[in-house]
Amino acid sequence: MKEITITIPDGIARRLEEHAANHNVSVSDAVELVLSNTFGSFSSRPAIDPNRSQRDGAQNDARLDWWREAKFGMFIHWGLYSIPAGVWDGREVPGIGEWIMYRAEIPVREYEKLAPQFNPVGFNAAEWVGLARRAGQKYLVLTTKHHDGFCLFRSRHTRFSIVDGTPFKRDVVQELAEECRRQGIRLGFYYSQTQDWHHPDGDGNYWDFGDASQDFDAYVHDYVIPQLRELLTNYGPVGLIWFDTPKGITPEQSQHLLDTVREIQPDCLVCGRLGNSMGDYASAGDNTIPGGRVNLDWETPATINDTWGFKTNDDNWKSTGDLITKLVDIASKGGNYLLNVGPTAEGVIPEPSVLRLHEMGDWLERNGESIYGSTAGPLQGLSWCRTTQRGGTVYLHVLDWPETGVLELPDLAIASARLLSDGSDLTPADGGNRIEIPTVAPDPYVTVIAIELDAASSGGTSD
Ligand code: FHN
Repeated sequence: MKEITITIPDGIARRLEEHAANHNVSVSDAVELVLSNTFGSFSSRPAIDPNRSQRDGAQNDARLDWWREAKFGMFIHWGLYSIPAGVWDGREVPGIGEWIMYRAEIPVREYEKLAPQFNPVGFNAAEWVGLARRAGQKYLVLTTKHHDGFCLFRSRHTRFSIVDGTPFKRDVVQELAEECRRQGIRLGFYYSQTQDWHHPDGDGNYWDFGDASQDFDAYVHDYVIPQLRELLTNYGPVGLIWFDTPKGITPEQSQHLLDTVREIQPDCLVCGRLGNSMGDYASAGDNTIPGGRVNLDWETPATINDTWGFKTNDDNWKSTGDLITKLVDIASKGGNYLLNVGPTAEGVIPEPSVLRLHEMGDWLERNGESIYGSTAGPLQGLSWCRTTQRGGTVYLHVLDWPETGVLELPDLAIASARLLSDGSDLTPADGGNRIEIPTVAPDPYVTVIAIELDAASSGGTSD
């Protein structure tokens, strides 16, 4: 690592600090992230923390097949934090919205007062699941319990839940589970197994509980495991459990969680953030896309703006083009994209998210065969395109469309080519090393060309 000192305008420094707080990273990590997005990833840290990686043998596990086919899912961060929405005591609290309790060091007794105010009358399970469907997302992961400890399901082990603690009283997990079954979307449960700022023995709340009285093992055995049993018993088939921030969880504790899942629902997948490299699939860092192909089953969780939980003042929405490019980039490296929405305290998914998800759905309507069920493509490391593959078909996603009317592909021997946007055939030339293309990109976002390779003379690849 080389240390360099540069002078930057105050405004940019402020943006970097905000970005760091929003992503829960140091300012130097934020700078690295921004530079990586410009010049390609060069981070010294692996995009996938080994602790959050895939367990040995899982790559051959057929239980993951539906997830491998799915490629694109909806993450939902929703809870009491959507009421303050980033503002506490009239002060804007920097960072991601769902961390407001921690960042403002809000005492449990104060934070609990949000529950009687939580009455999300705009919540409509059919609309949320319908939006995921419309976006082309095949699974949905809901925060059943985030770090603040508030539960979106009925639990015999706490009254700090939407059912027992709020005027709304409805079990939204139940409603979403029924709706997912009806609309053919797999349902996954996010569950914060280590951090729980509401539980005296959970991890993280130093301002109320200090460290002295912590009995983390008792919290796992007497609270987390019984709640996990409820989630796996009361809502029908569960696609996956999305544990998060494993921190210091021991291998024995991770194993206990895993055994519980396997015992009750053997087909339910477990994400890599279970910790101790025991997950069924690997979890990349938040908003982190590896620099190249990763030979694991893996997923990037990501935000549409900067926050996960709703914040009134976060208008830093990524463009639809950017989101589609990220979907393509991730698929080209063999990963899944779990894209977040943060509904308001009324239970409404913000309009800018809805708009972008509709546009992504429209793009997938035209180009979905290049994403669903695909694996990493043969051409890697090129700035102007990404590739995916399905069977014998290579999908070329052109990020930077040339105006010359021709695409040079010396590493492929092309037998035939077709535009996914309208199904029209393109003409290969020069023994299959180039294709004639329109001078204007046919798709307003990423244009995809499906290529059948010449089996006899199929050339090498630039992997
Ligand atoms: O601390 C959480 C954060 O609030 C959010 O839930 C993300 C989603 O991946 N996970 C943790 C940070 O990595």
